[in-house]
Amino acid sequence: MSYKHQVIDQKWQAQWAKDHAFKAEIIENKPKYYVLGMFPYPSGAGLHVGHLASYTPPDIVARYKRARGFNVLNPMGFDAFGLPAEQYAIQTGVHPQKTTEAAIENFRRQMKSFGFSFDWDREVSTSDPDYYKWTQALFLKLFEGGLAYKKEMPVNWCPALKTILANEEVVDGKSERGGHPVERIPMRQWVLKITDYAEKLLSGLDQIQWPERTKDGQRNWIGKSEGAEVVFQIAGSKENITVFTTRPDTLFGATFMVLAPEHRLVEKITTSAQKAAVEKYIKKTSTKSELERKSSVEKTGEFTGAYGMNPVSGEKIPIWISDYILMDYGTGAIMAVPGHDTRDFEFAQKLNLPIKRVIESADELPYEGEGKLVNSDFLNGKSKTEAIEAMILNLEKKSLGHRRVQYKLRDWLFSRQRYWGEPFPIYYKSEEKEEGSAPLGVPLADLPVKLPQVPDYEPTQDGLSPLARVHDWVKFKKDGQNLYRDTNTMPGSAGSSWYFLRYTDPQNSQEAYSRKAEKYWMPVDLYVGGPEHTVGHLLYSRFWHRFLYDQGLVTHEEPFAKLAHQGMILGADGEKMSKSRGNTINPDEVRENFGADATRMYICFMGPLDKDKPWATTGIEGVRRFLDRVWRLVCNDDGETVAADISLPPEAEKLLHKTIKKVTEDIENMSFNTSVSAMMILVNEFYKLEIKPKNATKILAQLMMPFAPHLAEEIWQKLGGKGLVSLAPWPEYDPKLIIEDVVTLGVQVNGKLRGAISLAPDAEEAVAVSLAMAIDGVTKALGGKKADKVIYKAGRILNLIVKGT
Ligand code: ANZ
Repeated sequence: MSYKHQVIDQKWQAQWAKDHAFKAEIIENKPKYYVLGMFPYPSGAGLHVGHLASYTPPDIVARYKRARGFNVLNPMGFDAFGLPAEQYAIQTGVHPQKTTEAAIENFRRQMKSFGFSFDWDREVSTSDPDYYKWTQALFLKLFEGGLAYKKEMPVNWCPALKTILANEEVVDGKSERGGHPVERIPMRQWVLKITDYAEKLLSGLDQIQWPERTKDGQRNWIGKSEGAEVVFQIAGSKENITVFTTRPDTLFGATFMVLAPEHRLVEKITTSAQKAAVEKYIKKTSTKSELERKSSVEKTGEFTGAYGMNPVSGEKIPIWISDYILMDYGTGAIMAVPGHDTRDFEFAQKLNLPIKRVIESADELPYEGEGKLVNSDFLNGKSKTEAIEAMILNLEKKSLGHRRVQYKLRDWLFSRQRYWGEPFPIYYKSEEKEEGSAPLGVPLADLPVKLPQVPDYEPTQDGLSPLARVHDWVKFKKDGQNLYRDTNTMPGSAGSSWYFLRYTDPQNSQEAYSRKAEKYWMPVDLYVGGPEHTVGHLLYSRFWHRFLYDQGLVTHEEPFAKLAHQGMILGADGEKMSKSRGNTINPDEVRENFGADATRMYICFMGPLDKDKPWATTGIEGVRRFLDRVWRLVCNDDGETVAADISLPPEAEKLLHKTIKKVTEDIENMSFNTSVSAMMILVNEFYKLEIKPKNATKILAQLMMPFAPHLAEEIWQKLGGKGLVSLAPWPEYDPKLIIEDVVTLGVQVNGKLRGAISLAPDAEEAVAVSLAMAIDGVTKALGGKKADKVIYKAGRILNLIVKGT
């Protein structure tokens, strides 16, 4: 017999909604717990199994923490600006808002049908003007704080798509969508100065409980390098070139210099004899993307005809240009040490430049390892660290260099030439914009700057956003003056960089959030989402939050105290789910066939949270069978209650308490699969003993509640539980019933039996020894001494060895 999930699921969802069971409100003296799953992009395709994998675990924790007496905030919303709705609008002319609203409607319905305990009164959507008003307001804070500025940047311009693409949207020099060629062109863009926060973003990682690989991902992305800047005079010129190096100790081994082709001095220093060749080279490299430049195997370059002066040896070394030097790292110029840097070595070999050893070792060049300095004047014999220090001191004295920390992190390109995003709350006094007038912030009272209706969602022919076509929106009058709006829109990552703050006070029409709400609810105690956001959303949010902290607008430095990643759910074939492979699973179908509870529980039962796991229909069938078995402990086919008031046999009683302990600890450790197995073992025991114990099954309903909340409610009600099991306090186990059996162990001294002790079968050696030392016969045999050696095998043998008796 099967329970009727269609009826039971809907019954309890309606009840929770009617009771506002999961509504979160500030209760001053109650401890809070803020749990959050990364909000979804509401795609037209609806919820996929991956969403279930990411929202089920935090919901289990939310439900558990509620039962543990926490005031739980478990909100949900929508990251609603984005490309697919816009692409659809371009193809069909349907306004993205319409598509987005329909998709949100569908997502909400689906999420409710799985029984997630969200406080739906706190729902936010980033494309809602009541929301993006505050995204604009926070942007203005960054702007006023000098952290948002406009800059000419080489951007990925795709002539076919007529748009600028983010680096992630370009693969092998082609657009990810459509595979069209992408060029690098300079264009004025909004940029956020995340680089100002490099050090704080690094040090903040030490305060938070995040997976180590995620922290490392951010550390590598921030990429801190310690080294020095060194100044080289240019022979026969007043100009000089500053290079960044992490190895100032190798300066005596610098045999040439290399500038990025875009370096501002290239034109100035190139001799007339080399001019044509240099120009040709610059033209050739200008179309290459940064990635291509970094990964190109064949080194290429051109000689400028100029020479630099080594600041310590006075040697004259040739200055080259090459595309393996990037303009936006360090100073865009290097001293090349081919003896000890592989890239410089390859370049020197290819172009026949001298190679010099300055680090001693038996290995061939290029040698990048450690060793004593040689051929290096005052550094000879020194170690790398000593030599770096000595060199920096020497350069500092001559004012030809100084210590320098460099980060790989770049400023965050923050504008898009697209329609479906937040307009910038920025205007100009002149139509010429950048050239003619500086950007000015729209006053708070005039926010939001709403997206206008556009006749056409395509970017303009010259790469501007479609907003530029809406002339009566771009041009507006204030106090009789003609003003002109910025026509860029913000990237998708704008609205998601602070949504967790808005959830604390989502209906506030006066501020982004009240300080009171922020102070009470933040930080997010547990954040769950995919590891693919490591150097995107998770870094951007930390940056915004840290900035708000410095402005005194939030209480904590870090927004997400603890982070967990869910693994991917793969198709039954073990491959990533995809339409083209035909291995996708439709959550609605699964729920209709097996019920919301079996789906939720199966998602947890599949394996450890952070691992990728293949879907198996037999697996969900098994979980569903388990739920039916639980149901039959409660009811017969006619719906009559069969569970009885019986006291459990001692073994079953012990197992019940062990199960409470196990499920509790496993949820705390987010080991959900093992908590499900523990419940299965308990139910098997009841079947083996052929008992249907009422009280124990009520407790089982409480343990099941986070995983299978609908069935848990139904059982709880049938067995006379008070109120909702979702709001009932968590069951406690009796510690006395948890203690393992006791074993008796003989104690030997030098192999002779001298007494016996009683202890747990897995007791530690120290426990066993201290018990043994309390026995007279043992201490006497030891002659008042301590054992020189202990042979102990838990539950089997304890032999104390003492020498010379
Ligand atoms: C001399 C040298 C000798 C270097 C040596 C390395 C080894 P990280 O650790 O990644 O920060 N470099 C500096 N600016 C560059 C740019 N714009 N494009 C390409 N390469 C650049 O790397 C720092 C090193 O990368 C610097 O130290 C410089 O080469 C190179 F035995 O200077 B080194």
